[in-house]
Parts: sequence; C-alpha cells; structure tokens
Amino acid sequence: MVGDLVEFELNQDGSGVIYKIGERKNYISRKAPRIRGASYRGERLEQIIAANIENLFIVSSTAEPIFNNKTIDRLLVIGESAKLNLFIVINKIDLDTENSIEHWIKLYTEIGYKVIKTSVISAEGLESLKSCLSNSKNLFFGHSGVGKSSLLNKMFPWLNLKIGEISNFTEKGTHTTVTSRMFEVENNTYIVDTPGIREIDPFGIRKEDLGHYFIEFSNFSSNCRFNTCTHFHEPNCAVIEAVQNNQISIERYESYLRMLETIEEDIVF
Ligand SMILES: Nc1nc2c(ncn2[C@@H]2O[C@H](COP(=O)(O)OP(=O)(O)OP(=O)(O)O)[C@@H](O)[C@H]2O)c(=O)[nH]1
Ligand SMILES: [Mg+2]
Ligand SMILES: [Zn+2]
Repeated sequence: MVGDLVEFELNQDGSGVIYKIGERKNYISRKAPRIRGASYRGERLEQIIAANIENLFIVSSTAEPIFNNKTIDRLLVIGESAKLNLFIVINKIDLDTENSIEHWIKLYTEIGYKVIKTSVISAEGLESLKSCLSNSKNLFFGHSGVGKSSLLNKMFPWLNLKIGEISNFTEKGTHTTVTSRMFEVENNTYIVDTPGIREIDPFGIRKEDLGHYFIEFSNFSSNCRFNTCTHFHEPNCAVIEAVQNNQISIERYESYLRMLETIEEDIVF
C-alpha cells in the first residue's frame, strides 16, 4: 500500500521482493466500489487507499466539475475516523465569477476546518497550501478533474504529473491519474497524488458512531435523550433541535442523513 514502510531485497535484475511490511500507524480506506452491471448485492469489502498519512487534503472545485459538498462531507468522515489533520481545498476559484463559493467557505470555517481557496491559473492560495505540507505525509483526494495533479505540478513543477483534458472529466469513467504514488517533494515532506474517485463510502462505520465524525454535532449530542441516538427518528434529539435552530447547518445534516441511509443498506454489522 502507498505509504507503507517495508523491508525489501533487490535482485540483480532490478526486480525485488518485499519481505516485511511495517505496522501501520493509521490508514484510510473506503468500501470497494460497486462493480457496474453486477447484480450481486453482497458485502462490499474494504479498499485501503494509503497508510501512515498525516494530512488529508480534500480537493474540490468551484466548477468543472460542479462543487459537491456531499463528497466533501463523506471525505471529512473518512478523515475524522482515521484521525487525520484535515484541509479542504477549493480549487478553480478563477471559475467562480459570482463568488458563490463563499457560503461554503463560511460554513466549513465555522465548523472549524481549514479551507484553502486555490487557482492553478492565478496561483492564488498556492503558497498557503504549500506551507501546510512541510514535514508531513500528505494525501490529495477528491473527484476526478478537480485539479489534484495540476495543483501538485504547480507547486513542484519537476513532478511533471499527467494532467487531464478539459473535456475528459465530464465523461464518466475517465481518470487521468490511474494509480496512487508518493513523492518526496522536500526533505521529510511527502505528497500522494491519487486517482479521482467517483463513489466514496466510508468503510466500517457504525450507525451510532457516524455522528461523532460530524464534529459540530458533539456540541449538542450529549443532550440527546438516548446516548445511542442516531439523530434521525429518536425523540428528544438535541442535534435535530440544533438543526431547527440553525445552530447546525441543514446542508451538513442532510449529508449526515444520506450517509446514515447508506450504512443502513449494508448487512455488514
Ligand atoms: N480553470 C482552472 N482549471 C484548472 C485548475 N486546476 C486544474 N484545472 C484544469 O482541470 C483539468 C483537470 O486537472 P487534473 O489536474 O488532471 O485533475 P485531477 O484531479 O488530477 O484528475 P484525476 O487525475 O482524473 O483524478 C485540467 O484540464 C486542468 O488544466 C484551476 O485552478 N482553474
Ligand atoms: Mg490527477
Ligand atoms: Zn440525537
């Protein structure tokens, strides 16, 4: 797995054998995507994305592809459950001529997340993004076409990563980056570029735990009548009350319900 520390032996012909994988400090994973066309509705296995990562950069774009807060919320859950430092990067800020992204920046900043606005075209935000990477292992993750590889190339031109054509990401199924790779970009600073995701469901999260990973719920959830409250249909739920009082954003709560539903569909637990 990308990020694993391994011991290996090199053969004379340049091939090698890994004989030991070090213990993983953490890892991030998701449920393996459904196979298109398959009728099998069984258990979806865990797919590990990377190991021993410290910072997760959740990359999105203002347009092309359209901004998607539900995906950000899913990736935040994955990151919170793996106890990573989380950053939300909103790229292609040059395409947001109406400034419509401010609403979302305010929303995530108020929860307590660090949000970085970037543009590969104008170079806005790139210094600020770069300064977050030092002395860490950093993973860039998000939908295909949002500009993960472009951002990395702009900060570290010698990486020379492959960049997608404008037309590609509107057609489903086209990924420019096809495998995750880790690079050392500065002394003790590593980045991982990943292929864009289409579907993202966290693996191994129980219904009654999902609320813990929506971190702003914790200000209220201790006042729910039941300590196993899933903040959905239970009476005297303090989270639902907070949504009604605009103390928790309706968009976040809707993301939460959507995710809760997908957990309920699974037979795993
Ligand atoms: N207008 C604008 N276009 C951008 C920006 N960043 C990237 N792009 C364009 O977006 C397209 C996709 O960029 P990539 O860097 O390949 O996207 P990716 O996220 O690495 O995509 P995958 O490898 O498929 O996951 C390319 O045509 C880039 O030129 C930006 O800040 N503004
Ligand atoms: Mg890429
Ligand atoms: Zn509740």
